[in-house]
Amino acid sequence: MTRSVMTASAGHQATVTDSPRPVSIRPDHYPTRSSAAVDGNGRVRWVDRNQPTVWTDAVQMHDHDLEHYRRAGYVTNEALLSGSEVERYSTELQKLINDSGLRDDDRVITEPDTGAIRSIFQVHEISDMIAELATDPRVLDTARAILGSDVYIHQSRINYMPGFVGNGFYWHSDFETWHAEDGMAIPRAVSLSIPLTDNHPYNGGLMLIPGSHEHFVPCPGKTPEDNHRTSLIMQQVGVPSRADVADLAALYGIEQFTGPAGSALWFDANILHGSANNITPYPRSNIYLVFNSVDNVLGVPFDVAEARPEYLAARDGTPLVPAR
Ligand SMILES: O=C(O)CCC(=O)C(=O)O
Ligand SMILES: [Fe+2]
Repeated sequence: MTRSVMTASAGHQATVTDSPRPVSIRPDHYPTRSSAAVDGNGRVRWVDRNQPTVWTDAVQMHDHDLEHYRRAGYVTNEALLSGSEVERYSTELQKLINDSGLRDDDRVITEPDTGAIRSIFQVHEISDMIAELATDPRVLDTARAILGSDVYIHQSRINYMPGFVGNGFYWHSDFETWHAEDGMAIPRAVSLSIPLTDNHPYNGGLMLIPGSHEHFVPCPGKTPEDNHRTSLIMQQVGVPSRADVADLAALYGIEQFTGPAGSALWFDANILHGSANNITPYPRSNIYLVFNSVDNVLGVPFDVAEARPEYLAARDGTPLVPAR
């Protein structure tokens, strides 16, 4: 049997079933899409972030300047992995990309025009080596220092971005989607991106708007059913208006993460970021691990009736234990 409930949080109708899915009624600090507030000129109202970016007093962690992270919403490290680790992880990446057993797997996202692999999700479940990376103290200590609690993996993926045919990712805040479609209440999550090929300015390197993590920019539009089936290829709902991107860029400028294979970029869940197509011969392949605080485990999504699959948004918040 199904019934409709009005969630106090988003103030919109959500259809739920009498099945085991828990229905929690939580305040929505970050309304977006159908529940976004619009001003007299038809522009959405930005919401100031009302939570910290770094949840501890730590200022330095494994060569990462967390003061920079707090201010800019991201921080980089020239050498997180050693040369031999880069080699091992690159071999693992090629194994995953060439694994014919994964070709029809829902977790593998391909480009519709070329069939090239774009992303592989939940790679920490597919690869023991990537699972080990998540509990490596160089990684896990930093995630815990930023989030000020135990953490678990909300999502992991490889973005492969091959040469010539690799398509970019339009401007977005990851948190906007995780909030609307996955039920993540607040931006107490951090992403780690590790290049396994050199990330240059010209092969699709990630652009970020430093400081944009301080503003939640609601996105126009209503979320279609099964949005993830198309949004992971080209995001159309869950992206801010051009006017909002232009305003943020005018306020803060645009920076780009470049770095050799084995370097690292940590970035806040709510920072605005995106990348251009890669028309160079050089692939730009990165591992992404997203850590969420155990105090921020997912609830009912704020803007859709059906939560996205587990491989995009983990619901088991069992904390990771550092491998020492
Ligand atoms: O790999 C990129 O260029 C950006 C990826 C991204 O932002 C995402 O997958 O959410
Ligand atoms: Fe993203």
